[in-house]
Amino acid sequence: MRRLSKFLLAISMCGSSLLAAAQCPSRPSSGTVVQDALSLYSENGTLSADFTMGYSVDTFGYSHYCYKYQSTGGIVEAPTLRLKQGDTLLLNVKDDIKTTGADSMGGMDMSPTGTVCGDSGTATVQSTNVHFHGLNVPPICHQDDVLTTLIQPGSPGFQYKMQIPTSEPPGLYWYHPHVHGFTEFQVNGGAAGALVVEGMEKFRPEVTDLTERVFVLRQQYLVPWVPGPYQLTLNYQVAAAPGAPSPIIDMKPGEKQFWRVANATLQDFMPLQFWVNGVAQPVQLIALDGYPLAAPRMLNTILVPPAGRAEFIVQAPATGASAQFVSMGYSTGPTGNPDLEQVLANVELTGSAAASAAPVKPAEPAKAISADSLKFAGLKDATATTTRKIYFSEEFGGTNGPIQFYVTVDGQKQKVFEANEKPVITTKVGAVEDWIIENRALETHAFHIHQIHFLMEEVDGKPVPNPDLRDTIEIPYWSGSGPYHSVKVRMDFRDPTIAGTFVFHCHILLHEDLGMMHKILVEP
Ligand SMILES: [Cu+2]
Repeated sequence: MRRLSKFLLAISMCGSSLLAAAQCPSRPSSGTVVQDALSLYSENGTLSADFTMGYSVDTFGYSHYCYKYQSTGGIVEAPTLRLKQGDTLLLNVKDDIKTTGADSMGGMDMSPTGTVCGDSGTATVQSTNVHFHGLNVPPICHQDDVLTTLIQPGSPGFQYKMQIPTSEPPGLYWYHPHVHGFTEFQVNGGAAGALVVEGMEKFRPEVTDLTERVFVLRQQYLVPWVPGPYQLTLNYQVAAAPGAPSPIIDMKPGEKQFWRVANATLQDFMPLQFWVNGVAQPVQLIALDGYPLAAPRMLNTILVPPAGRAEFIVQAPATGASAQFVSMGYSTGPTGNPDLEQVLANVELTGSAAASAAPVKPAEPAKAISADSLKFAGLKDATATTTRKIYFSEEFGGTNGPIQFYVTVDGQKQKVFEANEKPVITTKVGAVEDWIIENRALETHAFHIHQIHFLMEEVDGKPVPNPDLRDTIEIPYWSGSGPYHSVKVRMDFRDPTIAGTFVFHCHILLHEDLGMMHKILVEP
């Protein structure tokens, strides 16, 4: 549910003055051929890039936040970062968010005291930082720390420097801002991009030589803090059929393509389908959340929660047929928002391949490398050292706004996240834990934990047929009677490089911003 909190109300009162110079690049028109973002590749083991976070309001009134990159062809938005296992990412981020009136609404007391990483000061709607969603890297300053890292406008900038682990699963990850209280605004405005750890073809040779596409699905509200209609976008092109022409994906008749799709929406649970003549076709699922599947899987529908990723092979029909990429409707429960069916793109059958599509490089060996060399291998057979229960809940009519969103360790008091809170869970490097995550709210939530993937074990107490490794998973709503829905997952804290304090939260970004998040400490 989207409801105004005191904080959001404060911002909405000065929302009309949130105007700025046109700082973000213009986005593609409706009904045009979808282009992939510019890809930046590592060279000699390093990918170095400079991003500037900008802000502007488009001619339709939508707020845009943007990761700007100066390419040889001009300024582009949110390039795809492509690295190999073991490569170093050097990302310099400068904050150039200029909003008139944002200062007058005041900063929010959400920034932690004590350790400061980057710039000091109070977190405001103009502050930013970067989270590397899914990467199994350290939660420390200059790497994937979101708790103490602030980049403030006008400062010289901040450098992220991290090594992609040599055992990092190859696949699709993504980056986005994660300043507590302001994540929704910036991601809503489009500040999100793809990150690919190369090498999928070594683990899933099915994708070898296929044309590869990277599709980032985003969502935008006209005014992000006011409930109302929203638009989905596909690589920044609005998908609002029948109100506007659909984006166009070019394929050759009969061509197989490898689609890597990130759900970078604020809140949309997306049951993705590929239709031919209006009928959902089986697609070959290759990877979820950046982790290659143990075996490919044929599916008519792939449910991708907000922040999840799905990588799959689709086949275009023969000449004369029509094909569409569709997100089906999804019920998020009595207090949730309906996620509506939406055509994301029409497939245009054309003799020439899409110019922007980069070919997947051929695999060196013809057969798949065993996933035993990847992080979290063998987790299924490990012995759990602890079992915990965590639950999502909502409370109406509280003191901090009309609705409160909680994620709680069973047995502890329900409370919203505070920047200076103590971790609600403390564990140690080496621990393997089973977590039962339950939803006691009348609304579906999306569980995400930073720094690690987790192994799916059970849904509603029954073993899952496919124990996939995930970093984000939907927990369906409670209907109001009967048992709560739950998932049981296995958390792997064996890797000493992820020691430190990080967070788990709901990835419906408004819920996260309103405190449906807590800290976990993994002691070295
Ligand atoms: Cu939620």
